[in-house]
Amino acid sequence: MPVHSRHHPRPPLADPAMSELRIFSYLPNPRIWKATIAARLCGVKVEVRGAPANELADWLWDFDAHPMTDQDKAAAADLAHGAKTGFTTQLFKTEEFLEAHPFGTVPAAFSPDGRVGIYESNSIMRTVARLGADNAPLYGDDAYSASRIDSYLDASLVFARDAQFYILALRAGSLPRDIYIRAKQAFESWMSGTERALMTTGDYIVADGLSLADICFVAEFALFHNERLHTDLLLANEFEPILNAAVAETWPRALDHFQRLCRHRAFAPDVEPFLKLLPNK
Ligand SMILES: N[C@@H](CCC(=O)N[C@@H](CS)C(=O)NCC(=O)O)C(=O)O
Repeated sequence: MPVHSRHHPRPPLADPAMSELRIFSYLPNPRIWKATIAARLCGVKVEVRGAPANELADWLWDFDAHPMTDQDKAAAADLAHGAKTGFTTQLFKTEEFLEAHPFGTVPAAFSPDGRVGIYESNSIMRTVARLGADNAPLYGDDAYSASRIDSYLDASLVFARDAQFYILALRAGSLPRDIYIRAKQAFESWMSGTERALMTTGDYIVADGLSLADICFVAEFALFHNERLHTDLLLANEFEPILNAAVAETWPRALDHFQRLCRHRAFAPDVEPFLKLLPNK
């Protein structure tokens, strides 16, 4: 399998009509559900490529992402980069990948010809909503409502960043106190804002219809359930799990919203199998 570089231009898509957006990621990744849930709601074709996180060190990170043999890896030694967030081994990223994705992260989305890279899962989801805008108004219907949705997505990214450090620390088996405290504060602030928004608007986070804000909320809240894989570590270090019984009492509307949307036909195919694999508490 050739490694694409400046000297080996990437081949055109075999069938450009196949998908309107390609996403490369470790799997499962609740952050890519933002795009796949939006795609179900507004009829956009999305292609997802990837593998479990521990296998992505053996993949070529490229528009044409694919698993590499040891021989491919030896030939691609010049593409090896030290990982920054969430990976511990070196990763093989092509020049084109880094041109399209200057922060070098996954999920990494591409336009069908591979020329436009879209990064940050909220923005990947926005792409889907824009592509399918005629089928479902997931991204507001004027400058004000779209920007109101952006407000929630930005606030969610602030939470998601602290949540990411927390889950990665738990996965690494060592949780510094400051990371726990930051994640707890970020969670409480994000849940309080979500609760307050639902109190004001009724059934959905923004105005009166299902929007990207609700999709983002479900994906980030579900991802935070990864905490449940590490309850023993938390308790051994005298940290109370952040997702505890008090969540339903403190933010009842937010929790109810999450549970209701988990059963929604566009959400269930992603969310239900993921939650089923996690311990209940
Ligand atoms: N906020 C970003 C998170 C992206 C991110 O940080 N991805 C990490 C994995 S969790 C990554 O790709 N790291 C690659 C590296 O460290 O080289 C999103 O929602 O898409």
